[in-house]
Amino acid sequence: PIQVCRIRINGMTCTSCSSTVESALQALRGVQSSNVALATEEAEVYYDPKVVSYNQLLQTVEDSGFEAILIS
Ligand code: 9UX
Repeated sequence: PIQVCRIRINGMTCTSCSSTVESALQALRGVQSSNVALATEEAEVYYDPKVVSYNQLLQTVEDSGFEAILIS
């Protein structure tokens, strides 16, 4: 089943920043969709935990150049 999680992202200052993170998350196998909001500094990710882990989602955000913090 698809699961949803939220990630707090520090360091995004423009919509290009948030688009970069969103694209990186969506490029992952196992991610169905993601929405990264600049205003709230949060990502909402729908993913299949059998294919991609929560830690991989956090790592992808970090690899995009931002700080990722677990919310839920
Ligand atoms: Mo625009 Mo966001 O240069 O880092 S992409 S501020």
